[in-house]
Amino acid sequence: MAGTVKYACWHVLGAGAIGCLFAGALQRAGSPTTVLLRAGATATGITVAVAREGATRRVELPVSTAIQPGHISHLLVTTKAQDVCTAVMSVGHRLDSSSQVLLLANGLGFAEELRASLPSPVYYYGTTTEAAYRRDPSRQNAARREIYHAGSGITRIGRPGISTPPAWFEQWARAVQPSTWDPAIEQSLWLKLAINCAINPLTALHRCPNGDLARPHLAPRVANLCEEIMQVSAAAGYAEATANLPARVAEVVTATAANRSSMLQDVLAGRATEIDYITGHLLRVAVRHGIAAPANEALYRSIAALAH
Ligand code: KPL
Repeated sequence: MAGTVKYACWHVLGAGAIGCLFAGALQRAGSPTTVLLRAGATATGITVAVAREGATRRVELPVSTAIQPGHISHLLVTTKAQDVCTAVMSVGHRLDSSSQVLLLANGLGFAEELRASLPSPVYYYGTTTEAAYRRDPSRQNAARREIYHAGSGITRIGRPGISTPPAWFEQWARAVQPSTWDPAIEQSLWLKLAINCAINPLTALHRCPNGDLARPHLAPRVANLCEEIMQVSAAAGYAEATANLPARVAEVVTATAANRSSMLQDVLAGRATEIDYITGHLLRVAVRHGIAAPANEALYRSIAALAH
């Protein structure tokens, strides 16, 4: 007789498009998954409707608020970079040294802040190229999320220095396809940061779709940014990851030509941007290594000024 499969129970912080997409996938694949909403939320459950190529799949997910008690064994964090620390700290009383926390936010730098405040959980890091966005524009109904799954991508997960995936990864990879265990996750996260530094702030500043970065008025600026990013990367030990940065950026610009970058979407919606954890992180590393990055610095200042 086949043994009973024990599924990992996931809690998800960050009920945006990627959080809902992955929460729905985990729940459908058999992992009991709960969405954590901020204190004061009154919904008792949410319906996630994921549309893809004309078909819509609905999944019901239970919700709970961070302040409720109960141990969290597996936590997926898909908030904005600047919210990671506060969000995870809000469930700090529910985490211990057996808790597995997967950080899947854009940018870098938040994990160090978090580990300093909350060292006990086991942290994993991820990056995804799945493309999804919420298309319930008014966002009036807190109990319903309409997600459009705009493009398939790959989800890379790892933990620096660990080549063998943890027990939960097999179930995860069956739910969130394709996912891969990445023994060089630091390199992958840095490459993603480098690509985001070259694309996101410039599109946010010029309020243009990603494809416009290939046009003659912006292409030289992208090339200049890439040059500086590669110098900082080399000094920080990521020369290999960014060896072909201009070509990688060009690929992403072409593949996502019609899309608005996440930073442009934040600017247009009047939300805080992730600039401190994208270009801001690059600049902190540049300072540490005594490297000048004036084009990136100017861009950082322009985007940071939008918030005021
Ligand atoms: O990751 C992205 C983002 O918008 O944050 C890119 C790759 C630039 C796609 O738009």
